[in-house]
Formats: sequence, structure tokens, C-alpha cells
Amino acid sequence: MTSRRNFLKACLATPLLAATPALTLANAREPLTLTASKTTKRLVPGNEYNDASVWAFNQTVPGPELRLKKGDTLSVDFLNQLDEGSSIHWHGIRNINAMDGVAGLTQPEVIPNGQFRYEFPLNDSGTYWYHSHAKTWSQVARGLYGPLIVEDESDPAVDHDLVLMIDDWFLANDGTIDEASFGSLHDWAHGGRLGNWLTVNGESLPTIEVARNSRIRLRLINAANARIFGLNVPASAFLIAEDGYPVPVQQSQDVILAPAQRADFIIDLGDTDLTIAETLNGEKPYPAAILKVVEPSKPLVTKATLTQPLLEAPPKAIDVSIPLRMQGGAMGNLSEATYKGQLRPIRELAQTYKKAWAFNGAIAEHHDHLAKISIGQTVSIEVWNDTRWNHAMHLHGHHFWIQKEDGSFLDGKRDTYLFQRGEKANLVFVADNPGLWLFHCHMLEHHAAGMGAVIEIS
Ligand SMILES: [Cu+2]
Repeated sequence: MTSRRNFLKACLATPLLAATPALTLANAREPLTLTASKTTKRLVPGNEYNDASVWAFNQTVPGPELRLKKGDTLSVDFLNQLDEGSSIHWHGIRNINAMDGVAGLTQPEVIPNGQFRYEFPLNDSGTYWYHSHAKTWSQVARGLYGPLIVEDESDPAVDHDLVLMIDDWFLANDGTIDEASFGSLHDWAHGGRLGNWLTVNGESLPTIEVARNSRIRLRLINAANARIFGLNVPASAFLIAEDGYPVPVQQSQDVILAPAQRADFIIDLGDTDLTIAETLNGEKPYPAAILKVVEPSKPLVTKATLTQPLLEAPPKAIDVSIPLRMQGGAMGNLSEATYKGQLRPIRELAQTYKKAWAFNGAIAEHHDHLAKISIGQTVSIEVWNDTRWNHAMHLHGHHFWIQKEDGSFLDGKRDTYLFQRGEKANLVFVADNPGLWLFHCHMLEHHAAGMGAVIEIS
């Protein structure tokens, strides 16, 4: 990332003073409209750069912040004003299958000038997000994503509740999206489309005003196609949730977020500005966003001691195990795989079909079902990442526990787990939600190149 991301770094010398990014559109119950269309957006400040052509929900990147309460019903009319089919997936929501928004699996793609009503209850509070789920490697990269926040009565009282949606764009030298590299077989077989320009809420190094000595809830969302971010919050900070789901409250200033993952922090601010930095990819910390301290305009909340959440214990017995060996990619050990009913050499798969990854020797599509599970069974997907790459595995419709190779469980549940190269871990869940659920890598190029499968629950 260093050289590619830093090519325009000089611009950072004069950070823009950005408005507070919150753009609350919904307050429940009334249907709202999300329209996908093309628009332009200035990604890189400076006269020598151009506006980028982006695809956006309601003309903004990120799309509008949807903020509702647990128990509310979200009702969205999606209008597609793009020239190609699209859909909206509500990432992390244990959704009704027909509302899950996977084009070609849970619904037909919404055609140009078409529309679709999404309507479903919000049974879990936390930090979620929505994004296109059609040709994601292109549509998400062009800006079709936004935050979905579900509040709970028991959320800790805070003075500011901030969403930071982090993305990296692959830009050409003039500040526009690099078009020629879309669909690059090299990217698809390696680490995916990695950007060279980092934005938070669509801006480079935004400054957000916060009150002196205030308590802040910071919701971090990784909206990148493939980039894993390391984020540092240099303050008195407590990690309280990952992927929207509570974790044991712990003092922490750092978190690693794979694509699609989220983390929630509670920060008790002092009287100095705070720079949140990306620390994983560059040689030194890269400033991502500034929280600028100003005088409070209203009384501050009482900073109550954060209470530990009650976490659901992982199940003791497994009804169904699904062995899943992930193979392929550059420098991998996959020499052939089944695709469209035929065993084909990897060279043909790559050059003719642009497929590079496989589950259990097969390049899956939506009509291939990895497993059929009876409703109510406890399932363990026994994943072996037998590749030379990291993968952020996401299961739709459920949250899972993570059981490490030594048998121990991580605290809390997730919807996306980052597998290191060579790692084995079990993703354990109760199949309590009927339907066809996608299980795929959220490095979107990996998914497109074969890393996805369907689990049928009925
Ligand atoms: Cu992957």
C-alpha cells in the first residue's frame, strides 16, 4: 500500500475541515428511498485533480446513515437508476431470507429503472452496513455502500455517536477512479483490488468536532473491497463490540478490521485533539481522521462505568460438520477444480473463466449448495485456509462463534472472520434462520473468482 497510497500524500499537508458526517435519514417506520445512481465526487482535494465518477446511494458516498432502534422495522424502497442490475444486502442483519438482497440467490437483480421494497425487523442492535450485492467487486468499489446503525435502550449514554466508514480507492493520477484495472485477473488471484487513496466517510482526513471531555461512541466500518485496516485510537478507549455483537469490555486502542468488519469503541476524550490512524499498511501511522476538541455546547453525559455484556455461551455439541478446504490463488496448490460440472485445469479456469479459488475442489455458484441443513441444527463449518492469502469469510443470515484449532472459542459472535494463511478454525452457528444463505469471502474479487457457496437451511 505504501507507494500506491502515498502517491498523493502531499495533499494531506492541508487537511480539509469537514462537516460532521452524520447524515441521519430515517427515524423508523416511514418507508424511505435509496436510489442508486451515478454521480461525481471529489475524492482528492486540489485544483490539479478531477472529480471522480462514482456510483452512490442518494448521490452521496457513503450513502445516508440509516439509524433506527432495535425492534423497528426497516422499510426501504430501492430504486435502481444505474445501467446495470443491482440489489442491496444488509450486512450482519439476521434477515428474512427474501430480504437478504443477494442478486441471483435471494432475489433477481433489480433491473435498470426497476425497484424493490426491502422490509424487515431489526432484532439485533449494533453497527451494520448496507451495500450492493450485485457485481460487488465493481459496484461496492464505486461507492455503493452506507452505514446501518441499530440503537438499543441499554446502549451506554454518550455525547457523540460517530460512524467512520473507511475505504481505500484505487485512483488514477488525476484523482478519478482507475477504470482500466477493474477485473484485473492479477488482483483477483492475489489480494484483491487494493486502493491507493484512503477515505473516511468519503473524505481524505476529515476533521470532526467533538466536545472537550466528552464521551464518544466510535463505530468503525471497513467498506473496502479487499484492504485489511489496522486502526489506532490514541485515547482512553474501550472496545465494546465487534461486527455489531458485544464483546467483553476491554481497554484497547487498536483493532484490525478485515473488509466488512466493524468495531465499536467508547472513548473518554480529554482536552486534546485525537488523530485516528491506519497502522497496518504503511511504514508509519497514516492519519485517517481527526477528532477536534471544541467547547461543549450542552451539558455532558455522566460517564457511567461500562458494564460487561452477558454473552451467549457457545454450544457444547455439534449436529452437522461441514468440512471446507479453501484452495487456489497465486502461489497456491490448486491444479484443477470442478466448474460447470466439469473438472478443469487451473490455467483454463483462470484464462477462460477468470476463476482462481475453490471450496473443496469446486468453484461454486449460487445453484451449487455446499450443505443442506435442517432448521435448528447446530452447525460447524470447519474451515481450512489452504491458500497463501488472508480471507475474510462472511456468513449471511447468522452470527457465528469462532472455535480456534486448539478447541477454545473467541469471546462473542461475529458475521465475518479473517482467516490467516494456513489457518484452521471452526465457525459454529445455530441454523435457526431458514433460506439460502451465502457463505463467501468478503474480499470481493475472491468471491467473484470462486470463493463463495450456499448453505441451504430448511
Ligand atoms: Cu478471500
